[in-house]
Amino acid sequence: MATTAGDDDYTEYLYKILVVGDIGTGKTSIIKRFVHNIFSMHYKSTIGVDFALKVINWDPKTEVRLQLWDIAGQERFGSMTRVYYKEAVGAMITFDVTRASTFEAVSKWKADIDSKVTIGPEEKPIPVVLLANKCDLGKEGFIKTANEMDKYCKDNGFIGWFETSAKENLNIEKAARFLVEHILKMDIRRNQPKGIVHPGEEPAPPAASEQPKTNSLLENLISLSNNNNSNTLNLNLLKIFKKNIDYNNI
Ligand SMILES: Nc1nc2c(ncn2[C@@H]2O[C@H](COP(=O)(O)OP(=O)(O)OP(=O)(O)O)[C@@H](O)[C@H]2O)c(=O)[nH]1
Ligand SMILES: [Mg+2]
Repeated sequence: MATTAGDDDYTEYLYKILVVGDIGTGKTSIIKRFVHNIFSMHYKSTIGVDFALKVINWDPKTEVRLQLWDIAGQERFGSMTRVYYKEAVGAMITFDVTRASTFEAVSKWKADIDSKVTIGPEEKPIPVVLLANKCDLGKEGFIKTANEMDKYCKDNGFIGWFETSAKENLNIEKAARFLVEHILKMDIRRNQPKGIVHPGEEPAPPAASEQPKTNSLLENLISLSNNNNSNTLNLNLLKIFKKNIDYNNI
């Protein structure tokens, strides 16, 4: 999705990016480092989903806004990922280099994404980058060489992989930029300037079978955020709602 802000040459892109991977692999830490440049060793597992917005001044004429969807590791076993994934145009899948089991889960996350979200009428898979996180720690649990990782990415449809550390602030920005570059190059239909509707291209209402089956407020807010252009406002609404859920659960 793109908007033009006054100056005809200036473009703002808004991209919904998923951050998934097994429990405790560092998704929230990666996002916090990327968005606020902070890190804590204190572990507080994400409940359901959390949200963050990162604005990148890509070049003097382009602003890229990333709506980051931090999806709890335990959600792979739940039924909500289809709702969370809607309208995403890119994803990061994380694993923890000290726990081999989290790498084994990577292909499951990839399959989950590929089966639930695609781009454009050709239904292409969304670009996904693989993050080998906690590379500041020893890699006893994980012994793949760089060549093997390259091959793994090629065989499994990842656009690339990075060794990252949220603790040491290593490669997180680089990985995000790599993903954004890829999305920009794809020039997907969703990148239409706001307000321009091409005849016959009005988005069709979702089929009844596509609509969320439950009526929870969170799902409705998510649908609203996916279907409405004022995404920043809706992201804030989602955050407030999410804080209330967390508060009531404690
Ligand atoms: N050493 C080190 N620890 C990290 C790194 N990234 C995250 N951690 C730690 O790993 C633990 C889990 O991190 P989180 O970011 O909460 O993991 P998560 O993937 O969001 O976990 P869920 O929300 O449960 O799915 C925390 O104690 C973090 O401090 C890293 O790069 N290096
Ligand atoms: Mg988390």
